[in-house]
Amino acid sequence: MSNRRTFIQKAFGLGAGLFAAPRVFANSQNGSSSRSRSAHSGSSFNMPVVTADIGDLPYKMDGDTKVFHLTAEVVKQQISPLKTIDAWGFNGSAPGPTIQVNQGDRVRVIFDNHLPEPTSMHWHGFEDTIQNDGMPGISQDPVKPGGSFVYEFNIHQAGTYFYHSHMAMQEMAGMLGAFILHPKEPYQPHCDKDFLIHLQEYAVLPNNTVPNTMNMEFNWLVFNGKAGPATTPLIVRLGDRVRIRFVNLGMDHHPMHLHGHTFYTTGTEGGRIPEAAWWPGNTVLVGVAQARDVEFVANNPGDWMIHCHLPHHMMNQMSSNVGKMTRTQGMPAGGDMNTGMGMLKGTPEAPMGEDYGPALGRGLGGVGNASDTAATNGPLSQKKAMDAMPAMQHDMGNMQMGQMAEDDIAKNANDVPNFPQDAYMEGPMMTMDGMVDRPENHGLRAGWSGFMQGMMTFVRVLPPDKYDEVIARMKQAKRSNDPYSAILERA
Ligand SMILES: [Cu+2]
Repeated sequence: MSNRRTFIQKAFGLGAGLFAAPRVFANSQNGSSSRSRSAHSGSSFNMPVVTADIGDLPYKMDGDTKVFHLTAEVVKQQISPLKTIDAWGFNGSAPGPTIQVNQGDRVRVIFDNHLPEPTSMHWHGFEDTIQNDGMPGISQDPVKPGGSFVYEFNIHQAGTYFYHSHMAMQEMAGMLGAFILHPKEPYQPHCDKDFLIHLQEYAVLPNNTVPNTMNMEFNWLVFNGKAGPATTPLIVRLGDRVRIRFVNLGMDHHPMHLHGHTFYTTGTEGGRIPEAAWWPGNTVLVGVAQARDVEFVANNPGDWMIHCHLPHHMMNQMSSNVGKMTRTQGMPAGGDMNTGMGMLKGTPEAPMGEDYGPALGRGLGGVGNASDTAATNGPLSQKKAMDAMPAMQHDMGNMQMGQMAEDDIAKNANDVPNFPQDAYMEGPMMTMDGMVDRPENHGLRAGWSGFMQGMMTFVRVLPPDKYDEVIARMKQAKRSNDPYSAILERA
């Protein structure tokens, strides 16, 4: 109990300190200028959830029913500046847009199937009638290509729920989205910001655009359909109470870690956890098919990482060019990615072909090192590096090819067991600040993007002046269907 008490005291102390910033809530529905716990009691409201890089599905009223049009379709999803994939999603994105309704609402979802095969929509966690459960061949006929199905719900639950295709491989192609059920009685304490992050993984070969849904090894790990550094940071004002809802509909469990703060886990895919059972942490394991809501007071200014802590989930386009063995002459430097991902090829054919000898993990095929090309991961000049990566030269865009400083690599590096590990995987070489430029990134340390990959983004806890500046730039951008609109309207 003492932990809880300390936590509450912290919140109180913070509330008092922030009376100096009354305009935070000037436009909010309750008009309160305080953020202390007690002041929010009974006067709170449900802050709309922001799904950065995705946004919301709009609705129209039909009498007292909220009507949503959800369309399954093939989408071009840009997961990184130089990587756009052919995913299957909804209404233009994968994951699909977030649906937000209130407890007590009557909701209709008119679902259209624009895919080339049958599908069916499941509403994950809904305690509703079996007719609306979306199990193909069990509770309904599959929805054929060009077909549609109408789902209707009386929403009596509250929490972080989801929708997804109940065809497993379609789910892995991107067919998922969030379904937020806001509680009739707003949660206490009030949260000033409420974000949602989908955790997804794709296996996409180099020079390919179609995810291999059969694969169990993934090379693109994404938040809301974007891999770091293309993820959009979560912008919060110093002192805000923040909720982040993690949703995982993939093949792996993800330990989500926040820097600089301690959060409490306040909700699961089953709704709100009673306050006495909240638990503190800075890492929460989000298992497959689970949601985890965490809350914290953003009381520590800075650009704080939030990321999956699985090391391989903090990388893009994973390759296995690590370790000294990969750089020794005569030693295979890793099979190419086709092989590593189980797509056999060669002459004579698999499994008897001579290409199927032992290989060390997975290389990048034509990009970088493979068993029949020289390893490129020695200390190289920029020219040598570019010459060794012919496939990258023509689509490098305006990636800023920085060079490693002379003293970045120790003189005796080649004699050290296991060198290299990260020496050539991240850093100045991979910097692309300009390519991922957006208002939310304003003021980040130059070169930051070279050190952010995979399931990574920032929670930017900004002091009032910096917060106002970033928000002003976000407003100026006048983006259509801005995922941040709920926050921008209130700022
Ligand atoms: Cu992970």
